[in-house]
Amino acid sequence: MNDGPIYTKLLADRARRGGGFLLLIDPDRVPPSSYLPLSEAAAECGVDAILVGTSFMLDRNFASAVQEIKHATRVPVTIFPGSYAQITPAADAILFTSLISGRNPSYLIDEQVKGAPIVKRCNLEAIPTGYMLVESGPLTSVQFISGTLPIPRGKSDIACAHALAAQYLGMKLVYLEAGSGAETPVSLEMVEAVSSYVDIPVIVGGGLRTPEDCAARVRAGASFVVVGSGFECEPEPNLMREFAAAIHAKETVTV
Ligand code: 1GP
Repeated sequence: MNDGPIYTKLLADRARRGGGFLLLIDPDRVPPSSYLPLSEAAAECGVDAILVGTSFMLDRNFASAVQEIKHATRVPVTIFPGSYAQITPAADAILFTSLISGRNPSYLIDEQVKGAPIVKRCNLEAIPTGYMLVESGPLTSVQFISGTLPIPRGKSDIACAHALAAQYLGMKLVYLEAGSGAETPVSLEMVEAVSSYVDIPVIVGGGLRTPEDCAARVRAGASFVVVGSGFECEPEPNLMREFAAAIHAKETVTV
């Protein structure tokens, strides 16, 4: 499968800037009145892509949320779905994830089989992604909903083996996920171990609360970091700019 335009753009952003900044908007938690200011701030601050996704979809207007965000910004919008029911043509691409750290067939393959024909019909760029949950303190929503055990946070060898399996299966990204609002983000040691063990880019997310949290993960080898909860209530462009500067380490040095 050839690389699509969004994946290619993300790799180019990452190469140019040192690390890529992915902003997660969860329509169950972000009020619709914030879509526009958040999306505008994302463009202004140099966010590399906006991810839209949620574990529950309590908000039934997921497709309209994606559409509104897409209309409000030139930043690429990528669905990061909690279920195949969140696939909509309004986005540019989809992280086509398989929860490879778990042993629940629903999230390993069943959701994907149901979703694949919809992705094709919607003409979305699918970016195959090995999604791995990492222990991060109290049970997170994604652990509870998926009914899967996370990888123990001190067991980088287990994370490395899963990530390499993802690479050999042809996946283009590996996502180390501590869970939204995680008490403890994925450790630097695990980020470093996985990033140096595989050839595919590594995304790290969950519980990254400060620009320095993100910068440290990029220094440890992460290609992309995801921040969601930090911007749920207020877009706060100044804070978003600080995150961007920390993540886009190369660009900051050359400015
Ligand atoms: C969750 O990794 C993302 O999928 C973002 O986590 O909300 O904790 O930033 P936060």
